[in-house]
Amino acid sequence: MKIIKSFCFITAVITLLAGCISESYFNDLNSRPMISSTADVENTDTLKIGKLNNINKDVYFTLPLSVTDANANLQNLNINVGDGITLTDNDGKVAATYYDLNYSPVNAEWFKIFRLIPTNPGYYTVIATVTDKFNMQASLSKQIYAFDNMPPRCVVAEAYYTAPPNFLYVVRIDIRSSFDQDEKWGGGIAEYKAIYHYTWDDEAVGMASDFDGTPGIFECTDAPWEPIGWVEAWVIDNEGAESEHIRIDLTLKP
Ligand SMILES: [Ca+2]
Ligand SMILES: [Ca+2]
Repeated sequence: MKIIKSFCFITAVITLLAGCISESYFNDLNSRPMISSTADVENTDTLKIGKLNNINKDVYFTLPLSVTDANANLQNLNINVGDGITLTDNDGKVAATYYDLNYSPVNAEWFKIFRLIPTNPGYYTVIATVTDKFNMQASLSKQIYAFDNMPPRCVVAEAYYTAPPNFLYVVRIDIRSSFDQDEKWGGGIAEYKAIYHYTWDDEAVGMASDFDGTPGIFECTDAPWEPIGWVEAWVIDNEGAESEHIRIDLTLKP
């Protein structure tokens, strides 16, 4: 019995030592592969795909992938794109997500430009993993955000009423500083809107827009009675989305 126990102990020690030696030996001989992506376009992690679920296939993320292995033993590349996104070649044709790299000279370095085409708005994570012949791996994770439209923001630069020379007050607001959050993707302000709510009987009256021919400036020249009401202002972008409606309390301009 004692002999059997000793034998088991010795076997365990040998196995452990062999494991350490082989891992060390293995690391000396083999180096981990490397993977990288060079961003070649601005804001490559955010994309406007439009309201119609990306019918325009020219709208995509660019994903260049470069893999290398110092000792030329690349085995494969696997790209996990998840649901809701299509991986294509740089010409737009559907691409494989798995690549066998185990042949010369590809086993030393490999490069390819992909496109990522989301079909719906949302956040996506794409993970590319390269593996070498000794199962050493390197991964690259890319997080991207696709949106259909961002609403505009209404900004009030000026809001006041003037003391009347007669019984007519003048209420004026300036919301020309309003902007669309996705201007750099083709968004823009299509309409400036304002309503003057006066306090006499809580009635609302429209305000003359495009005062002086300038969109974004409103004036109500016949604000009746007490002009100490308030103005409701908002803007609409070129895709029909409205900003929040802002309540503007008026102050008397000296
Ligand atoms: Ca290697
Ligand atoms: Ca917009």
